[in-house]
Amino acid sequence: MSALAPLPLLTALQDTGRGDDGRDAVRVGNRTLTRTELIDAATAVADRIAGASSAAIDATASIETVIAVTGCLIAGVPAVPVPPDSGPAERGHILKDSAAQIWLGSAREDVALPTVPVDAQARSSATYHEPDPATTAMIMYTSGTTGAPKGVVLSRSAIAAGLDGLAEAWQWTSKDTLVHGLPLFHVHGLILGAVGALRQGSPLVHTVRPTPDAYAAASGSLYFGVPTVWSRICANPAAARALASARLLVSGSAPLPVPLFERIVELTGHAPIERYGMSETLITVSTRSDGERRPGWVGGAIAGVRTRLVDQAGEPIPHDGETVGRLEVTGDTLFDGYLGNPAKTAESMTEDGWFKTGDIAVIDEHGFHRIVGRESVDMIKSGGYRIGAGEVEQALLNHPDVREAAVIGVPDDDLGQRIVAYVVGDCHDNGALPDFVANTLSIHKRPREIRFVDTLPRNAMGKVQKKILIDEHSAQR
Ligand code: MLC
Ligand code: AMP
Repeated sequence: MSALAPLPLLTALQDTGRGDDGRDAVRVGNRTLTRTELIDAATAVADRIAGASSAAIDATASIETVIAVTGCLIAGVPAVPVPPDSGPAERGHILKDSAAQIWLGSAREDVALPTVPVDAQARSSATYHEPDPATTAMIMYTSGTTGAPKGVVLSRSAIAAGLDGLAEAWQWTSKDTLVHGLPLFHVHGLILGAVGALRQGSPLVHTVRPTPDAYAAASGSLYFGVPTVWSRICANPAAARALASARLLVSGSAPLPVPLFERIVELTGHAPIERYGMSETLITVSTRSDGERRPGWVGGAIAGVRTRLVDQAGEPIPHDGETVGRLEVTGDTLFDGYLGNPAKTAESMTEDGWFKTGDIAVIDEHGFHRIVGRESVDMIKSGGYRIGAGEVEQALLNHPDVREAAVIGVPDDDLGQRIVAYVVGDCHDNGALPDFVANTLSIHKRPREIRFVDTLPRNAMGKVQKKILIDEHSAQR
């Protein structure tokens, strides 16, 4: 237990002195809640789940998800957001691995846990002590290069530090209205995009889907999007121009191509803020609202975070703006480990406490970062979603007609990367395999293209040579 009474994680939301200021604290689609309504509905959830070791949330893009997450944070029950489109295999894995005791959401046939429906009309005025900052706030499932997704354990203090670092860099205050339509089960949409708004007291307008027209209609001051969202907005110049009145447009979760950065400037008059992070470290690096915004660069480490570059042997690499190295991160925003997986946790950290991001980067003499790429071809970013090639390959191998499968990410104008699967087997129906993956895992993990081949290129050890597949694919474009 900490010696001092901790500040509430949801500082502004739970500041009893604030009352309702006439603004809705949260809007999702056309449903709204004032600050008091949100606290009282969330406290009613807290009443039902208090004491549980963790609660899984059916993280639909809905006001119920915001209430459920808030209820977990009030009760001090670790929240496990579950992608609503995950198929039985992925959902089953998350529920089993997290050992969640409660299902917050509508009943689902394949979920055997006690179900607590979330009622936006419910009200409770019970009071809860703020949990210790070192306790777990959330367990976020994210893909590795192989195997099923791992549970990333995030403490309340890591989340608070990450949000405060960004608030300082962006001058993000309760005067802002935050707009986005990102999924409510990852760091970007949920931690930054929902918990961040509740901590700062800036009203959240969630557009359900991140469509250009919905962003244009929302009249916010602060907008979050992944590059695919920004690219679609720029393809709709009228929608893009409507964002001219915003204060900050923020891009993250995947590389923002330089031409897209420039197009955003041209259409909206704003140079976008770029920020970089990951589930395990939260957002660690960002450009500042009062600083340089350099196309292709993601800015400097936020307060409480340090970064460094190392070579293959772990030796330091100069921060000279040119030399490429492995990016490592340390500081207040780091996760507590992969749930129930001390071996993977240890593998991901250096002996002196730095997290190995798996990203390759350059840092200049001013501390500005450029993310050059990923170390492993098996980690794919498609539409801002992190997808492990191994997980998709496993899903494909469960199809009776598939004997071998190799999954790669190839460049894609809309999605950044798109998933392509090379398959050896008897099934030659292009549509069947993507559907099979979409129904087993999640929709966004489905291959966008299937290539049937007689053999996969393998090295002497039998390992598939993905570089050959990537080169071959690019040669045939
Ligand atoms: C098509 N669909 C199928 C299908 N084929 N559904 C099932 N099976 C099939 N075989 C339909 C779906 O029903 C759905 O329809 C639609 O296709 C989805 O299409 P999509 O192309 O997969 O998605 P799209 O709409 O294009 O989404 C793009 C996007 C999305 C940008 C909106 O990728 C997105 O929300 N990305 C954000 C990811 C994110 O938040 N990442 C942050 C991770 S945290 P319908 O009718 O429902 O549309 C992180 C840390 C950090 O990275 O730094 O932030
Ligand atoms: P996730 O675990 O889904 O949080 O994904 C984290 C990964 O997204 C990082 O390791 C990076 O590869 C990538 N990423 C996030 N933000 C950026 C960015 N601004 N530029 C480039 N890559 C990014």
